[in-house]
Amino acid sequence: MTEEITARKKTALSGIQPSGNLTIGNYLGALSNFGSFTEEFNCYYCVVDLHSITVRQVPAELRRRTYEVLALYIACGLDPDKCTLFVQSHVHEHAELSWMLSCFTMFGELSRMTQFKDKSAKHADNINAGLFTYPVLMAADILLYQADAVPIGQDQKQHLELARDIAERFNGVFSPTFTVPEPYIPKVGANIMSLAEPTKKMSKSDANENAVVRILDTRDVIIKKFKRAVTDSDTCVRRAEGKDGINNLMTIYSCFTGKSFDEIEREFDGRGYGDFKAAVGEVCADGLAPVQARFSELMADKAYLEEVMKNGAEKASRTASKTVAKVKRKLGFVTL
Ligand code: ATP
Ligand code: LTN
Repeated sequence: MTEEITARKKTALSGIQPSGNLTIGNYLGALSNFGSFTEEFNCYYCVVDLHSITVRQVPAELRRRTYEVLALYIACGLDPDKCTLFVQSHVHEHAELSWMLSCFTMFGELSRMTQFKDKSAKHADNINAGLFTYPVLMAADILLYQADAVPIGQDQKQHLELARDIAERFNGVFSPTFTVPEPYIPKVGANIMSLAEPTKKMSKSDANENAVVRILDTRDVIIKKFKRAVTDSDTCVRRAEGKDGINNLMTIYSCFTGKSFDEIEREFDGRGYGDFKAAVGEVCADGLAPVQARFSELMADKAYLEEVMKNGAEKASRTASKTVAKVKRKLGFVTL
């Protein structure tokens, strides 16, 4: 009976790269929403280490961050007994399906990806083939598990659309093989901007530490970073076109308090930016404190994290291997 119910549940999947210390952009745009899927969906959340090597990583740091991202998943409320938490490189089918799907992805499609254009500009000395084919690996992550829903931030919408196109193309050439996934992008918080350049997305690999607030920053650092946030020469706290800095701070405040923009405008009516920035820092630090406390406990128990990784990889492999077998059969590969 329970198995029957599980079998009929829809599937959600998402991933985060261990390419830097996670920011409140990752938290508000993605991570903090993952938990809302666990009751209704069969959830798979992976640490996408294969994706992160498209940019040079220091091996020891990559290893440490892989544990950290997994610990953050759990610290944000994801229960390893209720969802599958795993590391992408532990399930070899991701790389395998990625190759097969790359033969159903057009050069022109990949050339249009804005993340590829941005990252090639940023890493002009290392425009490797992996950076170019990155969205195919992401499509493989999603299609391997027949995911129905993919919780992501706004910046990943284009990649998700490509994953849908690849799935539809494959299904059209052969017969229905893959579930065509739907993006889940939060209404507020899907596009948290840099505190230093509020027209640019906040990114965990930003070289300017003042541009990003990290989930694991201390209370003092969080408050200091918000105090330094770039705003405009106006003084009144209200949302308006061109007030990118204030719009961004209001979004962050809204995410942590649940208050609407109108409520925030009323709350800060007649008060200046200084007061508002201090308040944003406080609610952000308060919101992150429980996550930070749980994270420290988890990081002290590597053996537990490894057990979660191992169980997760086993569970994920069971589903992934079925999809790969199906794809190979459809393609005409000899199976023994
Ligand atoms: P990198 O700087 O290494 O490219 P990143 O900070 O963009 O990393 P990812 O690991 O690529 O982070 O993204 C993980 C998830 O966080 C994705 O769903 C992505 O859409 C979301 N995300 C990343 N940055 C933001 C942001 N500034 N606002 C909202 N969501 C974000
Ligand atoms: N490409 C994403 C990370 C990512 C992902 C995924 C997200 C890799 N595989 C599968 C959702 C589903 C990024 O750069 N943020």
